[in-house]
Amino acid sequence: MLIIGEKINGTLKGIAAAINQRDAEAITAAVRKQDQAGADVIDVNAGTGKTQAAAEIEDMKWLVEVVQQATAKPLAIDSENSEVIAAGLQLVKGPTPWINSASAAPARLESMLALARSTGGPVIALCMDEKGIPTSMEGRLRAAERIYQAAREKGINPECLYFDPLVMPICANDKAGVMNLELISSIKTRFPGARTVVGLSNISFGLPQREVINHTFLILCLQAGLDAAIMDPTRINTLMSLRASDAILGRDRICRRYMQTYRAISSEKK
Ligand code: THG
Repeated sequence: MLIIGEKINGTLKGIAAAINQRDAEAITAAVRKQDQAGADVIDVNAGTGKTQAAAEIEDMKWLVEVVQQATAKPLAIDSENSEVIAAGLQLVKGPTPWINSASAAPARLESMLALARSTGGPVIALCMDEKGIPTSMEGRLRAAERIYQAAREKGINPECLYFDPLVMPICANDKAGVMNLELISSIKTRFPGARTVVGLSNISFGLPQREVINHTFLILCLQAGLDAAIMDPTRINTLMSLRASDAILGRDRICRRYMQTYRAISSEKK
């Protein structure tokens, strides 16, 4: 399973302050921490709540430049606005970036898929449409269906599509967790080649001991076939359990990643 490090996000107070003050050192430290912990991809979200799209574009440009100086890992350019994503993508010099995210809303779908065609890389697609997030499983699968078909028409490889079933807090809806697990397996059977991704920490919002819930949910998602998670890679217990699950589920040849992670963590402790 791929780990997309979540910590470069303008909704976090420290990151918002660093973006607003153009504090490259603070961003660099937060990137390196996730890179060294084992993130495969670094999510880059410049949304600090500014209402002007032009401001988020400028912030994204600055952020992409700083983040790519700090890591050789691929970036996931994260915004609902395709102009913000386009501005970020343009500056990327390293490995093929991810797009985070498209949805089935026609204008957003069209513009994000056009960008995905130009990068030839992964695109995260939210299971929602112009009316918002469907409450039912069927509604979310219909949104995914529209995205899958549109991507096919545009000649985008289904393996580039990472469907996000949209995790909701279990404290607000007691079926939110199980619905996500079912969506992960349904998406994989109904849309051949397509992949799945979740924003892990949404599940535990509003509850104590969030790490325990995030951790448990991640392991259940892996059993359902999850391919990637947007998460905090610095949680060592979660990281080791994730590697252990992949190894047990037959997705880690000769336990290579498990051993790599074990060694990285052991040498850090010395
Ligand atoms: N799906 C997709 N993209 C996403 C999300 C998703 N991008 C943004 C978000 N959701 C995932 N990113 C984060 C980034 C940081 C945190 C959570 C999700 C985070 N949250 C802590 C909390 O919620 O308490 C800490 C908050 C704080 O420090 O203020 O760190 O679902 N495709």
